[in-house]
This record gives sequence, structure tokens and C-alpha cells, in this order.
Amino acid sequence: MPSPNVILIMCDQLRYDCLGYAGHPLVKTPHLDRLAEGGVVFDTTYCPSPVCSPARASWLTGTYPHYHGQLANYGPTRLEPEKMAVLRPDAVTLGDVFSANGYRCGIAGPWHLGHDHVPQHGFEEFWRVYRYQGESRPDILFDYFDEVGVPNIYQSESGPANSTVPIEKRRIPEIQRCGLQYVRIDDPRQQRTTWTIEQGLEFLDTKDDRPFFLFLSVKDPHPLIAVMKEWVDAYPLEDIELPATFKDDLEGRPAWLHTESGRLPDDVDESKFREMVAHYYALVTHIDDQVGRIVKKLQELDLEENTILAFFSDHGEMLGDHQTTTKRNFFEASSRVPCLATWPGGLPAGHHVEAPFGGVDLAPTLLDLCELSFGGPIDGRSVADAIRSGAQPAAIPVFSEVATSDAINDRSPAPEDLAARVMVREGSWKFNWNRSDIDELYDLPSDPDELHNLASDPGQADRVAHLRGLISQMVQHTGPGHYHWCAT
Ligand SMILES: [Ca+2]
Repeated sequence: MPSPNVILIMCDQLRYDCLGYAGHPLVKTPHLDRLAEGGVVFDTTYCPSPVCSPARASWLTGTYPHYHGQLANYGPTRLEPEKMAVLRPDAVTLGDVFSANGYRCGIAGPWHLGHDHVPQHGFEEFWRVYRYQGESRPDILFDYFDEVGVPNIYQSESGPANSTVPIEKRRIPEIQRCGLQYVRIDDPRQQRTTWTIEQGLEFLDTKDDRPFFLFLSVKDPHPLIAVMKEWVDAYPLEDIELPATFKDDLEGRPAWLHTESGRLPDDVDESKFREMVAHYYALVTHIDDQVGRIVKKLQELDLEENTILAFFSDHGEMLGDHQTTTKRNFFEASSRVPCLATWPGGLPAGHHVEAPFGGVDLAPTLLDLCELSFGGPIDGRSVADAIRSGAQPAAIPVFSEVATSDAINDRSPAPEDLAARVMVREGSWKFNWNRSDIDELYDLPSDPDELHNLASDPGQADRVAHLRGLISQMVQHTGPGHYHWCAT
């Protein structure tokens, strides 16, 4: 059989449980449900870092942030090396490996790893990256909005004064406080995921003799949550339940969680919040609909049988869990993500991998399925052999690392902020080692809502020591970098 094609669809801020196949009682994702039935679902996947750029760099390199070195979010004003906000130039990504092995590579959507306007890392031939960082022009997506004459809903308030969209239609002040802006749009051409998918369709339509690697970087359902009314109407507000931990006072948990920007005020307007959730669900359904267009195109071009399609999210979304929105913590909603892979010609249908799966494991697994490898040190491991035969890979600990919000958003280049927290999940246990705050230990089967922090329980001292040891080993495997504080 010729080398398989690979399509990577990476969403941004999609919760692990907001999918039909994951058992959500409301969210409609018929196309993804069909993919799950026809492929391999990694039921318990953790992102390598619960924030954008560090996570993306990890998914693409199979390495944790301490090794790839992108510890903060990229932004055009964050180019100094000490801010650690740009992917190391010598980092080896999936694009580099596929390109070096004769694949035609293409990317559409945000790159978000540094110098977004410069084609790089194997994607030079088809680089349809919009900047996402707001004001920089030219921007391929913003130029498209101008070209077709639709209002640019993604233009931020500080953008050009000639924007045709009134500010009140771009941002909803009450919810902006909570970090999750939402708005309805009237014209489907205003939607950025639609545009990204259309670039992907063009890439597929121009296929040549080479195998291909297509990376579709879907910026949704990250705010701004902009979605057509028809999808929102599918989610009546009276059906939407607030999470069980919506009023969590965080007693016994680290102090930093109280002051995060996603922390909801005690008097949050619950009906407005439900409205935001309805828009989030609606946008997930829109993403699903767009994934369906890619699948249909593969069928039309007779490419489905020998194309590996992986779908996942860079990190999750709290969506009100623990009185919080967005991410940057290790609670399940923030650190767990959906992840599935289909390949009708090479992977079994309906196979569920139950053991925890690390975000750094996906890239080496995809390469292995194509009989390729990174050829250098990485943190992840391939589970290709197990999933090809419908078996369960051996359970190993999985990790996640994150900086403080100050470091992520450019206010602090201090190493103690850039490398602040590490999570390990082993078996039923989750341990969070917080550099400058109390640690956390949760037994997930008996405490799925992560309300009872057992880290200071004397009866758990041996377990805590063991889990710290796992983290120490992990960061030393590829060198601890700024995470030297947990290397001993
Ligand atoms: Ca993100």
C-alpha cells in the first residue's frame, strides 16, 4: 500500500466531553460521532500544556514544553529569547519530518508558534496562516473578509477605526469579564473555521502524486465564539445545565486559582452564562459540520481509505467548572481533550484506548503509522502497534506543564513564572506540583469533580513522593530546562 496521507485537525479550547460520541447529553456532533465509530478513540487524553502555544508546539513535536522551550504564548511583541514565546528554530515538527520524506505539506489557520507570516517547518509550499494576533497586516483571513465584503467580526476593539462592525456587536461586555465573548453572525463567510476548512478543501483538490500532510488549525471554539443563529437555535437555554462545581469556593486548593482571569465573579449572570454555553455548543456543532465537509471531499476524491485523519484540541475549556472559564490549570475540563484517529485502510473501527494518552504521544504514533519517526529525542511514545491490532497500549504516566498566566501573557519573563506547574496522571491519581503554592492530589474515580485535595493528607505521603519522583524522571528524560526545580 502507498504511504498513507495524514490530516491533522486541531481545534482550540474544545472540552473533552462536549461531543456526542463522548456522551454529552446535548451537543450534536454527527460527523465526529461517525468518525469515532469508524476509528480509534483515545478516551482519556491530556494536553501537554493547558495553554495555546506551548501545547501546539508539544502536539507537533512530541515533546513537553521543558524541552521544546516555548513556555509562553507567541505574540509579535514577544520575540526576545528570554520570553520563551517562539518555537526553537531547530525544533523538529511533524511538518519537518513529513516534508523531508517526500510528503506535500499544507497548513491552514493559526500557526501561533512564532513569526506567523513566514512559511516554515515543512509547510512552505502551502502556508495559509492567518495571524490571529489581531492588528498585523497583511493578514490572509482579514484580507478575505475585505475581499468578499463581509464585516470582520474578529477585529479587536483596538483595530482600525474604519471597521464596519460596531463595538457592541463585536464584544459582549458582561461575558467579556468571564473571558468568553460570543456573538451571532449573519453570513457564514464571516466564520473563521469555515474559511480554514475551505483552504483545506482547496489543498485536497490540488493533490498531486505525492502523499500529503494537511494540518488544519481550527481556532474555534476559542473565543470569540462567533456562530450562525441556526446552530444556536438548536440549544434552547432551558436545556442547558450549569456544572455541579459552578459555585466552587476552591477551599483547600491553591491560592493562585482564585485570582486567575477566568475566575467568575460570585454574582455572574447565570442566564447570560447559559446563553454563552449555548453559543459554545453551537460552535462545536459548526466545527463538526465543517469536519464533515473534509470527510465528504476525501470520499469524492477516493482518498478516504488511505488517509489517516486525527482530530483533537490543543487544550480544553473550563466552561464554568470550578467557577472558572478558559484554561491554564490542570482540572479535567482544562487539561483533558478529545482525541481520535481514523484510517479505514489501517486502523480498526470503534476501538477505544482506555489508558491515559499523552498529547506528546500523538505525533510519534502518526509517524509510526506512516513508518516514519522523529529521529531524535522526544518525550512521547508511539502506540501504533497496539492500536493497529485493536489492543490496549501499556498504561504509563502522562504529564502536562504550564507557566503562570503572567508569563503566558507576557508580563513576566521570570523563570519561576515561565515554568510553574506540572501535572502527572497515573492510574486513577492526578498530582499537580505547584512551584510556589500548595500541591494537589485527587483520586479521580472517587472524586471526579476534583473537590478534595489530598496532597497534605499524611496517609498519602508515600503516594505524593512517588508521583513527584515520576515528574522528576520525566523532566530529566529530555533535560529539565526551566523545570530544574522539580528535577530532584
Ligand atoms: Ca489554544
